Amino acid sequence: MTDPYKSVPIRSSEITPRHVYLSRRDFMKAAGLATGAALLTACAPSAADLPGNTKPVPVSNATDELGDPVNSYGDITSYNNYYEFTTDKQQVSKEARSFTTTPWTVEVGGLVNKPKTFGIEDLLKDFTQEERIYRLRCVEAWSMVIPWEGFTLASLLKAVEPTSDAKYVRFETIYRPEEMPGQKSPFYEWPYQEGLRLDEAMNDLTLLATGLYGEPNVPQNGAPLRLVVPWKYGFKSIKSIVKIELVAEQPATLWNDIAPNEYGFYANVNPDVDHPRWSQASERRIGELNRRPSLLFNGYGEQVAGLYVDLDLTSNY
Ligand SMILES: Nc1nc2c(c(=O)[nH]1)N[C@H]1C(S)=C(S)[C@@H](COP(=O)(O)O)O[C@H]1N2
Ligand SMILES: [Mo]
Repeated sequence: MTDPYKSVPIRSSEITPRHVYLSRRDFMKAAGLATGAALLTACAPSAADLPGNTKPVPVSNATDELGDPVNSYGDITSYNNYYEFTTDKQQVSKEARSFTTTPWTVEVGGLVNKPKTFGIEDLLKDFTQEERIYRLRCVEAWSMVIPWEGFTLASLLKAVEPTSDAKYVRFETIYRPEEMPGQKSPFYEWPYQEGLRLDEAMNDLTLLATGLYGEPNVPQNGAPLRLVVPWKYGFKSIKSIVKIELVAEQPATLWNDIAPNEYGFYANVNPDVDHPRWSQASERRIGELNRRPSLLFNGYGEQVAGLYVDLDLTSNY
């Protein structure tokens, strides 16, 4: 058996399997202590507080490879960016609650030898699921640490066999305005679309996430399937994907179309390149009081700096 964490900067000792989250929760319950939900930042309603949600909230004391603790399940599922629902981060979970995620298919095609439309069940069954703790850094200068489950985008792309003409990967979110009120806004060009260079897409860090904290993805986090590219600003990590296309030219992206001077195609986390309206030098980790310095490539430089040796990171922001 091959080690799934071989080229990932996370030691398997730092991966907390589901039973550990659950046993810690059970421990806290047994000890009569407050559960994670009660420890949340005062302003953020937790998923458990939402009417109709009686599921216990998993708790973890896992950390990422820099020693940063993972954010609570409540924070991760109640402070979100998902413009198809609302631009209010604390209302996304509520607006997205009745979003339908079954049945779900993902069409993978374009410049490939074996185009295929996958049912979400096939993706869960046929591709090796792993857990990886990643930092997510939003371009709005907040960040979280999230224990994702999913499989590498590389494993899916290899299965469809990209041709030698394929140079980029284009992703598309579902278009369903009857369930996604934000898609009625004429200000954005729906559906949400994103893109990666093929070598970025094939990098072992690039994950298609199917869940977090041992639970299947909830709508606000991009259920059932969303991209996670941990060295780039959060907007690259497109949610609720229905289409993946191998293409020859650099694809258009929603944010780059709206404001090319603010949102580049690369969007690598870079403390030295400011957003035109604010600094990118520091960030606010959700749940912490003091800002912390931001890291080049969000701290994943060892794994990805080699992709950009020929690229000027200031003009290619
Ligand atoms: N389809 C879609 N995907 C999206 C977004 C969005 O508005 N629509 N927001 C992006 C942004 S800006 C961020 S920071 C992350 C947030 O992911 P999270 O809510 O799971 O933390 O999702 C990204 N993916
Ligand atoms: Mo973001």
